[in-house]
Amino acid sequence: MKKALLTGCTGQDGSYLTEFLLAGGYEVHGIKRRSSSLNTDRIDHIYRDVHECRTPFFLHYGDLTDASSLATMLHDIRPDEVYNLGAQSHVKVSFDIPEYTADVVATGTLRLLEAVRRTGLKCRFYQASSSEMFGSAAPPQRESTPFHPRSPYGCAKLFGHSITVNYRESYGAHASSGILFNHESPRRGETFVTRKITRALARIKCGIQSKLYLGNLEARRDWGYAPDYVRAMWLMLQQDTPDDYVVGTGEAHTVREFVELAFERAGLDWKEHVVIDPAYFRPAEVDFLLADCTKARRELGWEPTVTFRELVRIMVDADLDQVERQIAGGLDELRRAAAGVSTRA
Ligand code: NAP
Ligand code: G4F
Repeated sequence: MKKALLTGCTGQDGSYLTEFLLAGGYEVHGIKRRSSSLNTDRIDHIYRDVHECRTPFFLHYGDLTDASSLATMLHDIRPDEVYNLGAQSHVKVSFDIPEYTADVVATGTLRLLEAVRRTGLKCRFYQASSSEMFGSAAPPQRESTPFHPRSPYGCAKLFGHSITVNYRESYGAHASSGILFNHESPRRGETFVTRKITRALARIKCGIQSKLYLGNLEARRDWGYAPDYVRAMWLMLQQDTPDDYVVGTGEAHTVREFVELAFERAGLDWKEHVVIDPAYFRPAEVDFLLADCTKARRELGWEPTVTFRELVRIMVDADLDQVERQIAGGLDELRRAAAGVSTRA
């Protein structure tokens, strides 16, 4: 049985990749950060199976800022494949905490690569690079497009990408870098624009919120569906030769278009609810990201399966469903409390 080690397993991509690898017969080891509150919502359903179905999934405390924890895990687990998905992944936040972002995203990648090298493992390595590295480069962006990052996050990702290439060239590491364009899902973090929109409109529809505060509606992104993208990560590590690949849909839309489609799906008029708030504008914006993923299609046989319109529908429906269930759960709780029965300890 192959073993995989993931950083960022509690995140959006980490949760889908864990499911994908387990379904493919892997033993999966995930690194999670110590947190004062629970941070395993996205993988709790998998963890429940560990006891009931003996699913080979193991969680370990660790951190990309802590080299010794990374070295210990690599030494003890001896994985066949390492996926480095851990990151302070929010672009706007990276302007507020640039040093921490660089520590986790840039130096963290170096720590992990160096731990692999020093352990002498012959494992394959995946680096979660980002289209943010292209920044202001003219679209469409492909592997040969010169990088011009526009945020501390983009700069840190560019270091992580470059050092991955460097370890491949210097030490012969089987290290590949996926330059992934934006990908979303119902598990997307609540402060990224797509999820912020779908979560807010579900709350608006159910009458528990009235306004949605947004920044730049004119930015264009190439948005795909996250489960498709974790398949691309795995495909990269199955190639004989490590390489870099751009992964995206080849179609770009503005934030405004996402808002319009999402509100239309929920049967609401977005103009009655959306308010532009300068607080959400960035010191430097990335205006237009559009992937040319010819190489990934040709060499990996990778194709996206979900269109932009379908993605919006999936996310809107999931958030509407979640808010409705929360409200129903709250009403049940109220009814039980009124009857003198409480589910809370
Ligand atoms: P995400 O949902 O924000 O997940 C990030 C993960 O990194 C979480 O598990 C988080 O843990 C973990 N993490 C944060 N700081 C860490 C640290 N110091 N040490 C170890 N782990 C840490 O991000 P995502 O959307 O799944 O993206 C996965 C990766 O792909 C990231 O590297 C991101 O930068 C990159 N990427 C994403 C996209 C996209 O559109 N989604 C596109 C290109 C590249 P907690 O759960 O405890 O916070
Ligand atoms: O959803 P976003 O925050 O994603 P962004 O900045 O494109 O970064 C995401 O994709 C990258 C790949 O290209 C990843 F590497 C990165 O980790 C992350 O997953 O913002 C998208 C666009 C931006 O132009 C932003 O200015 O939406 C615009 N926007 C407008 N109003 C907003 C808002 N973004 C956020 N987060 N919140 C707003 O209120």
